[in-house]
Amino acid sequence: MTKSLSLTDAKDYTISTVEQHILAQQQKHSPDATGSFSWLLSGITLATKMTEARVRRAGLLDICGAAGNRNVQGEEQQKLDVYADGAMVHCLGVRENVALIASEENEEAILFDGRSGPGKYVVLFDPLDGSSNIDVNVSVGTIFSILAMPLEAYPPADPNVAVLQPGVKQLAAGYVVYGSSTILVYTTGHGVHGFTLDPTVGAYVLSHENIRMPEQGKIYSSNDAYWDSFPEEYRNYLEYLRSGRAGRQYALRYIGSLVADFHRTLLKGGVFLYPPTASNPQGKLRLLYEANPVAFIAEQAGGMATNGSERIMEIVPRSIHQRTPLMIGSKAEMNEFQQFTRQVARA
Ligand code: AFP
Repeated sequence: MTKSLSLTDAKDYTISTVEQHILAQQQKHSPDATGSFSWLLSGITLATKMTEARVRRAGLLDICGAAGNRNVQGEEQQKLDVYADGAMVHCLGVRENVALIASEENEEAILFDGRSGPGKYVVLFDPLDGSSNIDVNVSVGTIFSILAMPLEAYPPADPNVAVLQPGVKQLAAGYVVYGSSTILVYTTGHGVHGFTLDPTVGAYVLSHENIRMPEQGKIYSSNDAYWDSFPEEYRNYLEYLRSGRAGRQYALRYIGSLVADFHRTLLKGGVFLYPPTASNPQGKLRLLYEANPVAFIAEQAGGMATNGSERIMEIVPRSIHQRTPLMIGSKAEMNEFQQFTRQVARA
């Protein structure tokens, strides 16, 4: 005898995971797709789940604090930086379609060799953004950007050169915030979608479909301690937001993890600024694996991102760990910001 499910029963089993969502997007927008791209993304989701498991037990395991070495940027590596990087390298390394990776924690790009054929994809990532916050239970995250491997000359004579592609070439980008819950946000150029990790089933479940950044917000986000060394036009713009002249009362929120500050900006609108400063005249954030992926997501959600004079995604990178100033947010705030910088350009 066959038993049919009632509608209520069926609802109980309805779940849309990130893997299902990616496959459905592929079928809709690239009907000839082989599933190879979905396989790559599942490597990233697995690595982030491994990292999230460690982050959640951070006070219990011996994984807080510094690892005792410095990364290529001269920054102190945290033990969790090292773990999160290893998880990504491992999960991507076992996927035949990944040709090259580059991360904040490794000086050079890594070419996966010993393959039967050339891999199709390049993956750039910051394995644990905001890691200096981990010991004080503040949100951290993982950011990634996916590009096509230029196959003309495979294997490339210099793997570093193959990763130097502007952000407009990104095939996909995303991030995970290990916050009060764990959320993964991604785009493949067809909108921005968010998935919350359901720890009871171990899956990222669709929770925020087709995210749109509000056209205008009420929050600005920048490290006020550097005020004196911000260029004058940035100070003028921030004064404008603070003074109420923008027509609304702004609040300041600054977490110090780009991934968390950006996630709030994506959902609530407003603007995040990391301008040039005296100690970081080229900005602090990394173009390839921090600014580009969040810029792609911001634009897909209706927002904008600039380095002060150029659209972030059009900057042609010269080195894999290149830094950039980053101003990113809602259309209204970004247009106003550009009026302040244009005044300087005209003077
Ligand atoms: P850490 O990974 O060393 O914590 O740096 C985080 C970060 O790169 C980025 O996530 C923040 O937006 C930015 O630095 C904060 O920098 P300041 O401490 O200079 O404000």
